[in-house]
Amino acid sequence: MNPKVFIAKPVPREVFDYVSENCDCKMWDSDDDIPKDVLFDELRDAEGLLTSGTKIDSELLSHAPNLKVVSNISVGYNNFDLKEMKKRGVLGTNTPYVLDDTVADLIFGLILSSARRIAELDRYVKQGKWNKGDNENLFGIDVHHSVIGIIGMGRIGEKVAKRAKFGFDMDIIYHNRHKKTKIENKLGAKYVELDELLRKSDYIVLMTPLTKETEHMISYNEFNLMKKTSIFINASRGKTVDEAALIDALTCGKIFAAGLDVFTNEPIEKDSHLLKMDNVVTVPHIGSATYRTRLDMAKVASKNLVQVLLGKKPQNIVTELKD
Ligand code: 8YV
Repeated sequence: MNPKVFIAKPVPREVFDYVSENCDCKMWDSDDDIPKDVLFDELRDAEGLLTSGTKIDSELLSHAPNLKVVSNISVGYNNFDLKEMKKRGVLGTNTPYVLDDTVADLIFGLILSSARRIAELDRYVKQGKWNKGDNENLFGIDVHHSVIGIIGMGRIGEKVAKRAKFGFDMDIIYHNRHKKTKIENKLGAKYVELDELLRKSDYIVLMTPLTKETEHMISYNEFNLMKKTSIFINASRGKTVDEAALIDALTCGKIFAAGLDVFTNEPIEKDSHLLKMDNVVTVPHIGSATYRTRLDMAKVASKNLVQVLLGKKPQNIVTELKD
């Protein structure tokens, strides 16, 4: 009897076929989120769940008594209730490495778009406007030879630092739970305490995982330390920043602009003040959203899932659930 698997979001056909070779597989094939009651019904006898973002908590787990593994199609796994999963012997896996460069590219897209006001001035031209002469009110700020402060020097943070160094001649400072000597030697990055990073950076890139410790780690006090000419970039998770404090900082001119891929609530509220400000570039959590990368992520996630159900050790068990 093949293990039963449920795939809670659409995945490419080749990924579905791969899982089906080894498992009795069903898939939620709509772009709309699967209703909770439908998901719980499908999980009644499932041994594997392939998903991204689904809240894996005691409520879900109590409806999935046979579940052995949840495989995230994402590198972040803040949707996992790690304590509950560990208690019930449910493994959790993620997809590190395959998306690092793609997310780092997006981060520089946000940096450049915020600094040179590309989204705002695109709208400006499309409204039939044009700058007459040397119109200062269309000026942006330079990226090259500036200071980038990376909060969270993980795999993606390192890729951002590489782009900063070799692409834009930027000085790199970073703050992280642990010092990264190899990155310091390779890229000339310098470890600093958070307050120094906030005071000295022209571009502040927040790239930490969302945990109890990092939730709202950037709030009013932190924005008060930043340069008025600085730009805040968040491509981690929305809740690593206090969104009310961010809006206050932008509204009161404590920072120049922001580039955001993630939000406290996703989708972001349609009446959010963040959507009303020209100095805020917003994109809908597209950090890893390229054809090749999302396919690679789905392939890695499906392999993690199948490995567990075939009794093998998966490639990417999340740290807290490793033996
Ligand atoms: C995912 C992400 O694609 O990998 C992550 O942690 O945030 C994205 O790259 C997204 O979470 C899928 O919804």
